[in-house]
Amino acid sequence: MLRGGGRNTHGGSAAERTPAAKLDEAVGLARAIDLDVAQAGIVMLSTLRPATYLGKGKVEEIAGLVKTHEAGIVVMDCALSPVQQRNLEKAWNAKVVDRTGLILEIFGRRARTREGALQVEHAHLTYQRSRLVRSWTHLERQRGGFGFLGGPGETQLEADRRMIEERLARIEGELAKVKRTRALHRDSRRRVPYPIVALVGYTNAGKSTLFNRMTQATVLSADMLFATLDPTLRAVDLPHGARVIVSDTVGFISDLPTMLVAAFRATLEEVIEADVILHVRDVSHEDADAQLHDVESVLRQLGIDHETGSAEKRAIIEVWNKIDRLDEAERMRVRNAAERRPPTERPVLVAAATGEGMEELGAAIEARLAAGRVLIELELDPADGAGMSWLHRHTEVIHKGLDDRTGRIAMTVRADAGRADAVRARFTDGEQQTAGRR
Ligand SMILES: Nc1nc2c(ncn2[C@@H]2O[C@H](COP(=O)(O)OP(=O)(O)O)[C@@H](O)[C@H]2O)c(=O)[nH]1
Ligand SMILES: [Mg+2]
Repeated sequence: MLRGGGRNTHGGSAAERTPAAKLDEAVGLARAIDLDVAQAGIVMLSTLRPATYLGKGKVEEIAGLVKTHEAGIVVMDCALSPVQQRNLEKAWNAKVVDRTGLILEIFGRRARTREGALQVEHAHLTYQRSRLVRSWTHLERQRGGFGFLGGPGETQLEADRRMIEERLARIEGELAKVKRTRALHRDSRRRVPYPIVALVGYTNAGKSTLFNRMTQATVLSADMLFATLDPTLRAVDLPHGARVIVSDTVGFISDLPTMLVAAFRATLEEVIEADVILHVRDVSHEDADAQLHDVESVLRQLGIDHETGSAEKRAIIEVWNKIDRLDEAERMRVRNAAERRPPTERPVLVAAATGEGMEELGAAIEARLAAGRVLIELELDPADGAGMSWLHRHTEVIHKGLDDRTGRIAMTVRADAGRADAVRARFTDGEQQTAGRR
């Protein structure tokens, strides 16, 4: 759920999330930026200390842990004021990152498009500005009022603040420009001749594990332009030979701070482009139902809705992951629940960690892809080089061969349903063409 400022967007699943589940999520988030988590724990707080957030004893205890593990970073899954952050960094001699800082770091690494990068920078600056304001009032109070820091002109903080405002304004201008040209970018991106399969789901649902499992068997061809550029995009060959691009995405995060919502949406942009969406769910998780609701409501806001979306528009496959963690009875219950769904909405049960169910998943993806794409048989003149290259650019060529009888090239191609008419209009099939000539 995207819950900002403590406001629930639907019935209070926040209360249902246990401290242990929240800790798991925080560890997952830290791993998402490749941090090696030496120790994780829950701290019970009775009162918050303005200077250090934690009480004195806790600060000392953690200082000991930092030393023992030679930790370079302490992640606090809460919102710290700049002063608290600074004081803790001094006490622990380590970098301290709070929840918003951590999430911004993840988004920053994953922003793939210009718009995504701008959105993340915008969120970062907004975050900094809010902290400046806070420390400003803090200092004002502490130092007895205006005039202590700067000369007669503006204070350093005011200057910082103005600089941030200016950069924000510039980014907003650029964002507006990028959005105007977005449609154009989409067109050029769609030239990738393979369908895109995007993985979405909560942090820790197992997206990256599934991504690795799906892609490990595939030997990448050297010309896969993304392979080296972006570790979260990979080509995968499905059992019946169809090639797809699989895309891992930033996971959903519970209690996403409001100012990060736009940045988060930007990281999901490629999902809007996807031909098939795999919604990876941890069915062994105690919050599985609340998480489902959250993810679906965000997908709906992105204009992706499997109730209204027709088959050729977009296909969401629910992937029920971690079934290896269920006991016999639970497995049975989950399997029955899956089988009660209509065939087009039936989830696929897998254990990404063990590889169980991967064949079924591949078959399900192929079935969904085939449902949205049509096979077209056509013929063209061997001299029609322009036509041939058009087909290669706009369709997936399944078969191509010279017809000895007619001396023409017979082709079978697969195209998006929306493009099929254009293909047929340009290349009528053999019989019609002959008929037309008579
Ligand atoms: N038991 C079990 N654990 C899994 C499975 N898939 C993922 N995990 C574990 O769940 C945790 C989160 O997985 P990860 O792929 O990083 O999730 P992501 O945040 O969605 O990318 C890791 O500790 C994985 O080892 C599974 O099928 N079974
Ligand atoms: Mg991941």
